[in-house]
Amino acid sequence: MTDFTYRLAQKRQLVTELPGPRSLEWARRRRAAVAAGVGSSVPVYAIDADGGVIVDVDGNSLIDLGSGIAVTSVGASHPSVAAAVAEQAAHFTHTCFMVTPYEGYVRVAEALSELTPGDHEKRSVLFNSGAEAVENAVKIARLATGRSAIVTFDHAYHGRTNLTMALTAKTMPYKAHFGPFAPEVYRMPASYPYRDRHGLTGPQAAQQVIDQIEKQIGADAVAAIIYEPIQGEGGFIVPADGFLPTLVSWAKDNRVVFVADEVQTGFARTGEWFASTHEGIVPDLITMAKGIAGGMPLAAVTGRADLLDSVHTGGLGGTYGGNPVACAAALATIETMRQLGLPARAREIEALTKPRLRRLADEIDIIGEVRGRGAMLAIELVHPGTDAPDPFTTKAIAAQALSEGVIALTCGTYGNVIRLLPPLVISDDLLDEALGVLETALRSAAAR
Ligand code: PLZ
Repeated sequence: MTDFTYRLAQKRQLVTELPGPRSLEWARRRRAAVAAGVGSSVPVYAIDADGGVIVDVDGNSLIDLGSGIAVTSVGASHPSVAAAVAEQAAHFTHTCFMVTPYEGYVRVAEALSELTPGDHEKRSVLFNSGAEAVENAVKIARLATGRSAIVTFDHAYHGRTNLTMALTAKTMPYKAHFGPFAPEVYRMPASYPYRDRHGLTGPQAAQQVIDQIEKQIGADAVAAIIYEPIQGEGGFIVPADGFLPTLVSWAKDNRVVFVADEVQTGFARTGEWFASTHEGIVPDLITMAKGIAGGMPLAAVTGRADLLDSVHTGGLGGTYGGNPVACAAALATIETMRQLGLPARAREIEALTKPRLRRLADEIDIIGEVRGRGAMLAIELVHPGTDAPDPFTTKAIAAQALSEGVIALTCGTYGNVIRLLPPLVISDDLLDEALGVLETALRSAAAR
């Protein structure tokens, strides 16, 4: 990474127990005002954040290995993003692109055509959240194909709206008691190499899916297949080589729209601008959000011009979609990612982290697998000598890391995965320190 000046001291420093008294006071006020259905994995209240640190209301400085779930790749207050936001807000915060359009929206769409895989003619439409992007990718695929079935997968996560809950695999906490869900959604086996007892190659696993689609749905009823090129909430699952290319080529032969959900994997996170590139696939549609706008809410569907342009004028939109402040933030974020070379920085983070975690995995017997790409890395925890998921130990490790001032998130269908999603602008020293804390937590869990 090129030199980077931070506004806040890049250090881990605890001045109170966690949570401190001020955070506890906010927790009390929160209980009386905020719906109980919203959870928070970290019990401290943020007051500032920059680079690789989050500072809380008690003055504790924590190392951030979560980036607000893969969002603040350029940091949570990158000066060029902050300046772009302030500048745009000083002129206009909103006109509604469907009423009075503006340049920022068009510029973001131009940038997305350039950055996404494939050199075919593309179009984009902007939204506010990942779930909204996924919903719209499905709308576009259905209209363009005149078909209704959508193929999704085990371990998939696509959002919390009604249709995206239907696409999401895991019931607790995402779906339980929130149904009935949208119809015409079919779930197929994902490629999960660590847990694939048949040891299928990628193409074999894809063939199994294809057979099932043809037998259970019929290729000519399928509008779209949707897949996360690394399944995120499901456990940072990297599919076996050749799995996605086989599915994509079948989709192409059968005029099925292939949607890559790159909401979590996109924007330099995995060491490429988009994780589809690692798989050697060019999706028909890509959904994006999270890292796109340095923390401002923005999402997009980008893809084949013929698909997006098949929708009648007025068929896509929303009051806030492509908000001008969020677009300004996205343009500054993309420019920053280019200037700092953040795809390469994500690969550096992988090189600093993965071998170290793999060495640890050789030493202690609670790590089933270390996997991931770029700065989207994971440790899957199991009961020693088995592949039985150990969510309890996983939670304990994240809790210990937190008590030492390191924010590490968990994920996974079985809740047994520690995931590392540091801001890409984290310094080597801070990353090294955070990994040290995590290693100690893993070792002490293994010794219990
Ligand atoms: N698609 C691949 O990862 C969001 C969700 C956290 P929204 N993932 C984090 C939670 O518990 O709500 C996500 C994703 C993929 C879609 C989404 C949805 O994006 O911006 O949260 O709607």
